[in-house]
Amino acid sequence: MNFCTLLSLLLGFFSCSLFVNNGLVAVQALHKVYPELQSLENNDTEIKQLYRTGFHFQPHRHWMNDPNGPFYFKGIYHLFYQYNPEGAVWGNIVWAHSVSRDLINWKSLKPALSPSKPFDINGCWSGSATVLPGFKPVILYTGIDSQNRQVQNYAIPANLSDPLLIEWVKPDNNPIVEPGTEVNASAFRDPSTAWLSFNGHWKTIIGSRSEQTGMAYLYRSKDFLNWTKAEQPLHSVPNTGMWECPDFYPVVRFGRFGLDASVTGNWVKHVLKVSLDLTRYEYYTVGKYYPTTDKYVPDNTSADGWNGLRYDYGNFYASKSFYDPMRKRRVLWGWANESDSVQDDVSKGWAGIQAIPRTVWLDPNGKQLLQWPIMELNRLRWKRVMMIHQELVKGQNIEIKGITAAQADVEVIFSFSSLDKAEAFDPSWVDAQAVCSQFGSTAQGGVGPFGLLTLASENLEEFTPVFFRIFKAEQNHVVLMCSDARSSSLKDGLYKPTFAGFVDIDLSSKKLLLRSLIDHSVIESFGGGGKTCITSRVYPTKAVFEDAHLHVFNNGTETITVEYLGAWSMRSACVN
Ligand SMILES: *[C@@H]1O[C@H](CO)[C@@H](O)[C@H](O)[C@H]1NC(C)=O
Ligand SMILES: *[C@@H]1O[C@H](CO)[C@@H](O)[C@H](O)[C@H]1NC(C)=O
Ligand SMILES: *[C@@H]1O[C@H](CO)[C@@H](O)[C@H](O)[C@H]1NC(C)=O
Ligand SMILES: *[C@@H]1O[C@H](CO)[C@@H](O)[C@H](O)[C@H]1NC(C)=O
Ligand SMILES: *[C@@H]1O[C@H](CO)[C@@H](O)[C@H](O)[C@H]1NC(C)=O
Ligand SMILES: *[C@@H]1O[C@H](CO)[C@@H](O)[C@H](O)[C@H]1NC(C)=O
Ligand SMILES: *[C@H]1O[C@@H](CO)[C@H](O)[C@@H](O)[C@@H]1NC(C)=O
Repeated sequence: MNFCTLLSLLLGFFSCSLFVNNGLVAVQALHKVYPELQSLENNDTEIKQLYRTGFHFQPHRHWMNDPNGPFYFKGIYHLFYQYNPEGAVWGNIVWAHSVSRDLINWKSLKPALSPSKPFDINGCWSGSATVLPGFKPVILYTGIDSQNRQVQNYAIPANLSDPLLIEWVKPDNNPIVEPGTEVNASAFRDPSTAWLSFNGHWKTIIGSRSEQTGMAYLYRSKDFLNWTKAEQPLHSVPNTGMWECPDFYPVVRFGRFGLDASVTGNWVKHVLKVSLDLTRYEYYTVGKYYPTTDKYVPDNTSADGWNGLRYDYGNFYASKSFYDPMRKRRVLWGWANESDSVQDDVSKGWAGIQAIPRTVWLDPNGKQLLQWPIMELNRLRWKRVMMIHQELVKGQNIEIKGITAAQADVEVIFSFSSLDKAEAFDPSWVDAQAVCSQFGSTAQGGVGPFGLLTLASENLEEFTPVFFRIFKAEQNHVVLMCSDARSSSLKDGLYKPTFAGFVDIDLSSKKLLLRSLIDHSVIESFGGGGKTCITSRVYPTKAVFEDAHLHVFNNGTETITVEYLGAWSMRSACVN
């Protein structure tokens, strides 16, 4: 009996087959249309799927983008996602639907929403779920109507007694929100989870733009059906372009537990995240929400624009969080698109994965969020190897043997005895990615670069380094974290960025933590205990399956000690 069969017995309704890991790869901007590729079936079942992931969420085949409407209902987690049922490029978009008991193993159901009515005949685009009092889930989503306008619709379960909520109904009184004359009907989408005000009014926000000002329009309703636009948007920022997938939620000032979207009070702060269509990355601010006036004001510690904080400095977009009442936490989903070509996607027959769901909470410093893979992931950990108190002198590179390095979870605590050798930081270096391109893993330094070489081929023709480098600025030290795809593959025609972010961390303990989840074509890294996260998509040609290797390295003058390293082979999850 394989693991998945066993699991399906344990979980009751799950029946899943274990497919071989596989793949060739690809990507493009959302909403770009490839008429001739819309419904290309990949007939070649023999293609060796080098790049298919073992424990990330992805459909059995074809195109996936945004995660939609995640929620928890009576013991089951629901995830919907933007899906092309007919091919590996964007198009024919429906809301595909999967269910899980642990957010890791998933069973795919039939699509919940497909274009069929005048109010969504040209597309069922992204949206959110809200669980109304009395355990009544409602989906709000953007329909592309018969005049190609973006309108907001709702859908409800056909049968609340069905534990899986398989059937969804789109009532005929849709759409419930139309752009009207003031709002640009081509830039009006992605309604958020609604929250309930002290006065019994529901509120939701919808992404938009006016000229180049990105904004989140606010709508109010007493009954969830009749929505009225507030005079002022909840928030707007000039020169940020179209805001997609706005997400707005409270976080406790101190502690890890999550809150339902409707909670307000002096003991909470709020987070507003938007996805910038122009650059295809997201940023968030931490701030204060005034429920009586419906204004949101970011704290002065949060940059509010292009240089804002990001959940993830790599391939991570259209993210959406939800409150999990079962485990009292806020869980974040995000789409990690491909970095290969459209042709690669067509040949491998699929495109798009979801990053591992993350628990998010406010850093005790109040200035940023912390993120960590949900604890359920640890159940896939299998064989472990450890390294304790290992010194790494300049240029040293040690292989971590004995695990499946192409499908692994690695946690490391690095330490150093002094920061005296840290190189000077130039205050003009505001763009972490540019600094990382300049100082890659091979550019020897003072304190660092040190970190992991993931998905490395035997002779290091291919490797993706995930590493830190510490600089000395006027007042403090600056920690740079990089996930550098430049040497990740010998294959041409791939997007190989040097993703990077700064880590706002207190170094007085002289320690730095790194965790990386490695899964064939994705590396998700969490620096400083979840302060800075970077997801890279990579497509090695040699460092595949058992030919992939993992190393720990130091290329700085200061000796680095691996205080602890735990690396696990990861089992495959049962995914769709
Ligand atoms: C798949 O294979 C079948 C049978 O060989 C063929 O009829 C069909 O056209 C193929 N589909 C595509 C999209 O190539
Ligand atoms: C609703 O679901 C329950 C549980 O699956 C089932 O017994 C019942 O027949 C369903 N009702 C309808 C109208 O389909
Ligand atoms: C409306 O939005 C679309 C899509 O973002 C854009 O192309 C168009 O210029 C906008 N129209 C106006 C009047 O701003
Ligand atoms: C919808 O709500 C608005 C504002 O509360 C109200 O003026 C209007 O009469 C309502 N429309 C309907 C059809 O109930
Ligand atoms: C930021 O806001 C806090 C109060 O919230 C205030 O004490 C502080 O002076 C402000 N800092 C700046 C630079 O404006
Ligand atoms: C360390 O730097 C040297 C010299 O630039 C380089 O040859 C080597 O590959 C680097 N080591 C790693 C692990 O990047
Ligand atoms: C993911 O793919 C890369 C490479 O094609 C693009 O540069 C990104 O813009 C794209 N990201 C999104 C969110 O579409």
